[in-house]
Amino acid sequence: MTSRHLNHRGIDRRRFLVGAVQATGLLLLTGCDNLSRTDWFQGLLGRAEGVTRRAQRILTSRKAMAKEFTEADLSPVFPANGTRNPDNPAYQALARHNFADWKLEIGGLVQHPASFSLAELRELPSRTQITRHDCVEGWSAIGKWKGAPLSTLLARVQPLSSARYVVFHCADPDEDGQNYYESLDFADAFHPQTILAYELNDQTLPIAHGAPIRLRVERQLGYKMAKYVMRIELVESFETIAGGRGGYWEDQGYEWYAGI
Ligand SMILES: Nc1nc2c(c(=O)[nH]1)N[C@H]1C(S)=C(S)[C@@H](COP(=O)(O)O)O[C@H]1N2
Ligand SMILES: [Mo]
Repeated sequence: MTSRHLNHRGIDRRRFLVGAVQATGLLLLTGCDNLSRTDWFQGLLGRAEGVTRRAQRILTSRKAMAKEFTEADLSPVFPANGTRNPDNPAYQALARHNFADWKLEIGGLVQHPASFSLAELRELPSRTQITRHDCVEGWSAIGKWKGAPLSTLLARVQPLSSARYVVFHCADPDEDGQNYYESLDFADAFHPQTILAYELNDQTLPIAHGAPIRLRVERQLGYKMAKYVMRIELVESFETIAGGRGGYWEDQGYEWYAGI
């Protein structure tokens, strides 16, 4: 059994929500669901203006920035959680050469499929951010992340108009052979604080934290922050991928939208 299972085993939905609220001090918002229900209800009442204002507010809130901290706020230790070293021979071979042979593939519903080496990612304009990571297990840590904005890469590959989600395929399988994966909609994918991080606290990203790159999507909970990202796929729907719910933990009942 992997540590992934040991860590999250036994957390039922209610405890998960309580944990999330404790961890963040904020209520979870289920954005899309709220919007469609509000739309429907307001439409019924015939108050179209109210709908527009509410929709606007939700969309505006999706653009808000996560709080950023200072060096003085950095946690003395940033815990590693879930997989700490992928049980995958191909990954281990890449790690032995410091990921010099690793390439990030970006494909699916894009005009120009492309792949990027670690050196190429490091040459792109970078963003550095000091943010708080909130895990549903009830711990938080503040770390400094440096990486390439995902928006830069998406602009390179040119998503087709049918693309709606960005899926992150990871290197670590569980004991059933199911690899970790995650997905974002475009609001989060193009958010300025969404980066593919290759440094933590001014050091090369350690394997325990997702080397060579891990996703940071700062207004979401920890389980959205895919480590060991190998391939990015743009899709219209994630229903045909793995359990069909858009992520490894989502397939086991967690909320797909873990935004705060
Ligand atoms: N590939 C992969 N990504 C993952 C996980 C994992 O097990 N595998 N665990 C998730 C969870 S639950 C959390 S809290 C964070 C932990 O990141 P850290 O190890 O850098 O603290 O990674 C997330 N991304
Ligand atoms: Mo987590």
